[in-house]
Amino acid sequence: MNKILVIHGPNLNLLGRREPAVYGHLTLAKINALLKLEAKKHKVTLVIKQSNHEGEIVDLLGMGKKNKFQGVLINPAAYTHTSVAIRDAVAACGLPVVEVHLTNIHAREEFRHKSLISPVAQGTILGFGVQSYILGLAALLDLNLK
Ligand code: CA2
Repeated sequence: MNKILVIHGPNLNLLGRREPAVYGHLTLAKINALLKLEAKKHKVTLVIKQSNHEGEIVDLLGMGKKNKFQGVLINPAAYTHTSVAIRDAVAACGLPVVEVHLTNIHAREEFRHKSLISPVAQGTILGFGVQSYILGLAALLDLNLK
């Protein structure tokens, strides 16, 4: 059975409790529950991590292949716009990585317009709230995962 690593970046643990006008009312636990439901339909196993720490995200990506994952779904959150370390880890991990965002980063502040991750991701889905994650998972599973 395919095993997918889901990584939520910094502050996504605050979802549903702060800034609902921007990020909606869903908590991270609810998003994870919806993702797990979707995964069940596709008969895949998800391992879901949230980290506020750049190095920890780098380590998760670096161990992805060794830990027998076939793909990664990541919302790098604010690190999207700043982290060369996460970009390099995505590029080096040897697994297909789909980048997702709840919001349309291009419709927001200028500093969010650039993603350092998109050029090294398999693809990016953004702007659809929790559906970005569901669509991202579907896109990942649609690849010929090995
Ligand atoms: O739209 C997205 O998914 C983002 O990755 C979310 C990040 C943001 O920095 C990116 O530019 C776009 C922010 C995640 C933190 O979410 C919060 C939720 C509630 C309260 C505060 C932050």
